[in-house]
Amino acid sequence: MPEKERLIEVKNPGDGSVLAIVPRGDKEEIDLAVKAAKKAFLSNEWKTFNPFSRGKLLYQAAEIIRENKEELAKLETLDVGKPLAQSAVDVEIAARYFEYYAGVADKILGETIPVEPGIIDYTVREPIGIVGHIIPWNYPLQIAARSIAVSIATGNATVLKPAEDTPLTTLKLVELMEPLGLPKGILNVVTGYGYEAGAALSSHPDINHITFTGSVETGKRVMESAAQNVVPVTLELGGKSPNIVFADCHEEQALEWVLKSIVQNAGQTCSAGSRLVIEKSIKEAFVDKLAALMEKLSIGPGIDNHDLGPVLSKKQFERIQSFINLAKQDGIRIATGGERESVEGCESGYFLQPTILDNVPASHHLAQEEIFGPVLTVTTFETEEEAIEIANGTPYGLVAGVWTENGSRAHRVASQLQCGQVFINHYGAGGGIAQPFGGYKKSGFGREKGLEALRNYTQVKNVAVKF
Ligand code: TXE
Repeated sequence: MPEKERLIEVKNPGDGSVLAIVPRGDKEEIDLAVKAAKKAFLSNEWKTFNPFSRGKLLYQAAEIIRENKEELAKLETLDVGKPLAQSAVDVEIAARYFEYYAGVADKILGETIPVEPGIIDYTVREPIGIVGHIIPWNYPLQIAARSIAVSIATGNATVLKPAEDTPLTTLKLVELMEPLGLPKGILNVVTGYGYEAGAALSSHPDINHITFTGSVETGKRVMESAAQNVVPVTLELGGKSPNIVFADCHEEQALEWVLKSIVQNAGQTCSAGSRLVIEKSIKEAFVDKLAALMEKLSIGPGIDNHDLGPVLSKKQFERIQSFINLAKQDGIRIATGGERESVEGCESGYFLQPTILDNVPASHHLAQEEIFGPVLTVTTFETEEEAIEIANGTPYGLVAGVWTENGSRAHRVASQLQCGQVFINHYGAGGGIAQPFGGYKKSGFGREKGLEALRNYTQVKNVAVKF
């Protein structure tokens, strides 16, 4: 292949300019990275790198991230488009993942099992081996950090494949970690397209686990290729998460978080609160207030720290627009937004107005499919049962918010929701690092974050001793 074609231009979604040019790795580079990872994983140097030292190294990584927080935040904003303040939060969360798993590294415990007299039976949690991580473009730094940190804490070797659109902070993070003294080959990155480098990674016979975050369609492909090698996968896929708002909610707080959960990162968040499922009696007033709040948001380049930055790319922009066009075509009321925002000096930027699609029937395509933009659908209910049915009535099951001042109802509803995480009277409480995160139904399986993630990165060995 000619040299020119083996490169990828990384673009700024705010103005379309080229930010960087990175290698277009494919099967060959993936193979080299997996070989390096395998050699490092089996080396004595890594085997004797004790858990305490792994933890210490992860603490140092957190420190280095904080020392470079301005640069990392700026890179993330230029690459993804999100407001600088949101990138700064991402950087802090990345540092926190390293701290969290630093503390875990020497506490990965086995058990003793009372089987019968004369036998001691115990388990050890061993690293799973070579872990492949396929990272999406919406939270590249956070997602790379959470998978690198847990992978090192548990003693694995890692090969990362960042999204082709947004590889910059992953590359920077790995570069920053280089002086920390990880054995060569324990942490590897290959930049490249999904259909080349990503596919090569997920089908590589020497990979022992795949962690994938992305779309359902690609997730299925990753699972299929991993199945050929009988390799387990953790899939964190899309969502169509509801905020279920009852008439007895604390209105001001509900408004604040319904808004935040759909405009953060311009709605390009797997856990975005993209459906407002609201009690009919308060719907009109609530939607009016929400629309007024949305209209006050500033839209512009992330680097100038507006409330809303551009969406990632032409492809994403057109995808979101096609959903809005469908709403127009089907006569759905657009309570606010629905248009491209023209931003002076950034005519090539992918800016979209935050949008509310009102009175969307629960079964409509718009209320069923992930739009992945700042677009909220509104559906009403009259009873608690109906609210639960609507909330559960999509193929996804990632997150839900429940808004009510009635404590019994809040827990009753939470217990019936088919999703991996429920927030009551908040959306995102707890910061996310220590809380298991993942989906029911088509939102995937396996859990990232917290102690639950250790299951993906370790395998259990049982040893029985007769004495
Ligand atoms: O995702 P892909 P895309 C959803 C969201 C978005 C849609 C499309 O709805 O609009 O997906 O986005 C790599 N084998 N989410 O096309 O394709 C790819 O290089 C192995 C939700 O960007 O899933 C990138 O690194 N890997 C989501 C990663 O997969 C492959 C975040 C994600 O890309 C591959 C992102 C292949 N054949 C999108 N093809 C979330 N859950 O947060 C691509 N990739």
